[in-house]
Amino acid sequence: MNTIIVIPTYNEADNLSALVGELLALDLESLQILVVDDRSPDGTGESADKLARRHENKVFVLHRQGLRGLGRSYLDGFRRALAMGADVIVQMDADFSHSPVYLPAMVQVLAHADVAVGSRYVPGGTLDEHWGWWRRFLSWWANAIYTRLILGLHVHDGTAGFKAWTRSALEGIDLDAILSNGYVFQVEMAYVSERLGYRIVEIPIHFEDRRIGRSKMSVPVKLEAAYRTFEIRLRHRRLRPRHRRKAAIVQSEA
Ligand SMILES: Nc1nc2c(ncn2[C@@H]2O[C@H](COP(=O)(O)OP(=O)(O)O)[C@@H](O)[C@H]2O)c(=O)[nH]1
Ligand SMILES: [Mg+2]
Repeated sequence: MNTIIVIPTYNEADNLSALVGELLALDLESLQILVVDDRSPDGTGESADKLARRHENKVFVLHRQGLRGLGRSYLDGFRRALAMGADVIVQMDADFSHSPVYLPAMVQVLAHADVAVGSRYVPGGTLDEHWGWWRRFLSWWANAIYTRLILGLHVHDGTAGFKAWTRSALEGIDLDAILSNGYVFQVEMAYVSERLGYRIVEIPIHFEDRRIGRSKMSVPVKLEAAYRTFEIRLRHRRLRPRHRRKAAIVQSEA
């Protein structure tokens, strides 16, 4: 089984090689890593190229051009991973907030699920103890109140960016119809997955704040999350399991 881990990066030069080292050390059968870099000014793209040369056929780099963004990076990365023949597609941050130690369990769960979510808000899941009450409150409110009320999400961590998808789950989603670009991208993908009737299993994780580098969470990204949530509902609320896309269509476009 071919697992491809998609890692979007923007100024993660000081995190990337350590993360790649930890991932490659995992006991996971035929694992590959696809770094999706948005022309980071700190040289992340070059350091990813170096890693790709050192770990041939293990590490790959997609250098994005044009408008940058987490959502666009993931969509490009997912399409590439599918074209590379992935059976399982993992998405995770580059800053160690998503620890590689959870990966084997997340991949294993896909034997009886469509999507695995590394979740902070199920029993056993925890947040960095350094998070202040305001940040905790915002994250809880976005999850427990905002997305639940507007979208009716069932998943407990709707903003989670740590996920593993089966190939058929990702192929079943019309990626061209996903419009979010900031972290609300995670919410849109969770909503579409629930509308399509995917079986989603949450695995508790400890979410540790980044030790190195800076967060790219910005005011525009937060504003996008606020207004997009309604748009996401309007756009996708009619989706049903019968609207899952057939694999062949996706492959011919990839
Ligand atoms: N390719 C790409 N990656 C991004 C962009 N913004 C953030 N990232 C990556 O997405 C992940 C999460 O971003 P981060 O700044 O840690 O967000 P936070 O954890 O919410 O503070 C990290 O791996 C970032 O490098 C972007 O515009 N393009
Ligand atoms: Mg982070």
